[in-house]
Amino acid sequence: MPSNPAKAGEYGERARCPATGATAEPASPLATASTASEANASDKTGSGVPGLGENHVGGNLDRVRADASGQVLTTNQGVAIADNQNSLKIGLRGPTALEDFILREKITHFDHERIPERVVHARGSAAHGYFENYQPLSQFTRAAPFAKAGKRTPVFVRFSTVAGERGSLDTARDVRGFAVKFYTEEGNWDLVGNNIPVFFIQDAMKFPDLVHAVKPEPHHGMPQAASAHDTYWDFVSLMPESTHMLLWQMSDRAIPRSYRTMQGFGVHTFRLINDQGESVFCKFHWTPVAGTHSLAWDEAVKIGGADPDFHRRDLWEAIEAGAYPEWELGLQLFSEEQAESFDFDVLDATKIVPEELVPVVPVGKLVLDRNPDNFFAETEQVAFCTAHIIPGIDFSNDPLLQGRIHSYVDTQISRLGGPNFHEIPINAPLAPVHNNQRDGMHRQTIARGRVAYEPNSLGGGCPFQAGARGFTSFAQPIAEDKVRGKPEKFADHYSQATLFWRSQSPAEQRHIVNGFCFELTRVQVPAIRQRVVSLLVNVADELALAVADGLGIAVPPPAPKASERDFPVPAPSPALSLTSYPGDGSIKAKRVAILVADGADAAGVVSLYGALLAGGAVPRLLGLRLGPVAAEGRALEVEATVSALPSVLFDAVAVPDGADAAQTLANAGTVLEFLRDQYRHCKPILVVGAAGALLDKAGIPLTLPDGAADPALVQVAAMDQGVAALIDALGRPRDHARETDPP
Ligand code: HDD
Repeated sequence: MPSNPAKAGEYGERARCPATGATAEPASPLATASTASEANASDKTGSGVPGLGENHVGGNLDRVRADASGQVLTTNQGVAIADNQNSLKIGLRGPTALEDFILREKITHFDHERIPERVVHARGSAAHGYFENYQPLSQFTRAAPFAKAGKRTPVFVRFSTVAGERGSLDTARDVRGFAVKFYTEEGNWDLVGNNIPVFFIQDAMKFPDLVHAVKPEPHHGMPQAASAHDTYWDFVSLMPESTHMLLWQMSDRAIPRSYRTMQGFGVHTFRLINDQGESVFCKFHWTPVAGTHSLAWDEAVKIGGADPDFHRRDLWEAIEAGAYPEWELGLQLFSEEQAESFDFDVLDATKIVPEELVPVVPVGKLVLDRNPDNFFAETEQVAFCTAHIIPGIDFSNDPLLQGRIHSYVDTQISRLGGPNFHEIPINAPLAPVHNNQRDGMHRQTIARGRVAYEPNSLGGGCPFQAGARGFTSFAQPIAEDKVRGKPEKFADHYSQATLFWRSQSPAEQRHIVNGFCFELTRVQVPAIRQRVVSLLVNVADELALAVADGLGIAVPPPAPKASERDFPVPAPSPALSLTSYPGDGSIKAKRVAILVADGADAAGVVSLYGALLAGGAVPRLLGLRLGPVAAEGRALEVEATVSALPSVLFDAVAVPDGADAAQTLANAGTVLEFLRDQYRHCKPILVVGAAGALLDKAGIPLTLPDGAADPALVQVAAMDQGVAALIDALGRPRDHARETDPP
């Protein structure tokens, strides 16, 4: 039972174990050694991938993994602890002795076990996986992940909201972070993006202002994880460059169904560089294989109460169940000359490069297949930095990106306690690290020898410069004045906002209007609302009119434009609508509620349950109380009640046949509300036989508002007629044709 095998070797066999005594392996009230290790191991078996001690990241985490199964409790110095219940006292009723080093160590460590949360993106969830390259991209880049067909590079990916604190809810209306750390053999590359391809501001100089405006207002610390307040809208209404981003933020993009069903974007224009030193501009796009799916706002709000960890749980459970989330990486590649010809500036992060101008070429896929072992050690301590790039990739002069290069490294120094955060296992590269940087807080590396400078002769000149093998910045010729200012095309604040608006489906446009109305209704100062609408007048008359109408104000005059120049609005771009990404029709990890009560058709339930499981979905039997319900000669076990797991936590609902069961369910207000929410959130509903009566009782119309058949409402006489239709509807995006107001 070596307590620390690495150390024990230095002192011989006797030092390997704490002295064993009668109480070294206590008889359980807790698990025995073998059951404890099983419990630990089973925690991971769902991932289907490495168990404890195995790691995609090629071993740099193995070194520090700890597993207490079968081990004796010790102090941090490895001293076995005899009694973990009682402090050391002078007499049983006397004071505690200052010498109780065991108590003091335990309390001291506890007192310091929190670190500052991220200044933005504090709330997040992460997973391990890999990036698999389709074809060599050596024509464009020498970056290691793109070198060979089929090459896999380990990754760690963290998703996040922006504004909320570490314990805030997942489903806030917010941008989502999409940060990918590639552990390449040429060093770590962090692609720190968002689920929206544009940003609020053009210059890093404004980032602290933006964040101060959106975070809880400093005098009273409200609101949490919400942009619907005065300081945020005050700021953005005075920053017309944010208009394009505001439309994205008010759209369904800001309330994704899950991390697995949202796009990701590198946002900025980057450079790729090949072996010959030639460069192309590049934009990075992640597209989810499962399609892009969002929540309804009403649903997002209710989920916030029912399960604040909704996205974290979804990601964790999908991976545990083997439904590994996947995205395809696409690149938009364009030359400097092409960039010159665009009506917008590719260095302006408030602009996209429309896919009609430069197509997105798929180059590889991202698969997340393993949950972290420890949230703090991995998800919390991971440090993404835009400065982490590798040979073959380079920055552009985008002034937002330029500021980020500094900010991320800088913030980790206070967040993670010093300049050695790169040594924290989750941040440590797979590539070897050799340099003359030394010391600092929490230094782990034991650098040998007396040489910590370069050039040197005493160390044989090592470590030596890599020359052409190493990172080389693109040699861009620049002959310019040193100025504070912006290039001319940055003054176009509206043409792409109009493009985005015109590219949305009618339902998406409705949701954007609702988003603005909700947020601005929360704003207290009328002049701020007015100013926002004056920005929208420059985007689209009907948008400004609808929002003004919702706010009960007249449409104000347009906000003055920063440039007299007429910036053309391109033809609508289908790629900007979420409807363009329906997904692969899979029902994997989708949650289906099957409502049962005494008298439910057991055979029907069993066949539906089996079919859903076979497709990878997650069926749950819900009822009015826990425990068995009698269902035609067999007992069905209710797993949760409709109040504990309300409708918003499910992607579809099915009510099996059975007259008594239907009667019981129809008499329960919670069940009717459950069905109404499924309906108003445009989710599939299957009712079989007698259960059809519930639709009427819940006031659910059988056809769409325009009289057409509702494809997501499946009413059948027998279960076997409805299973395939439910599964089909579950695999499709929600059809918003059902939306009525009020529902
Ligand atoms: Fe940032 C975190 C994404 C602009 C400064 N940012 C952070 C994270 C993401 C982004 C995904 C969380 C990473 C994680 O999971 O740990 N940020 C973006 C994108 C931007 C952007 C896509 C614009 C295109 N950010 C931006 C600017 C600055 C920062 C302009 C500063 C000048 N961002 C930070 C930060 C954070 C951060 C303060 C907080 C925690 C951290 O870095 O590690 O440095």
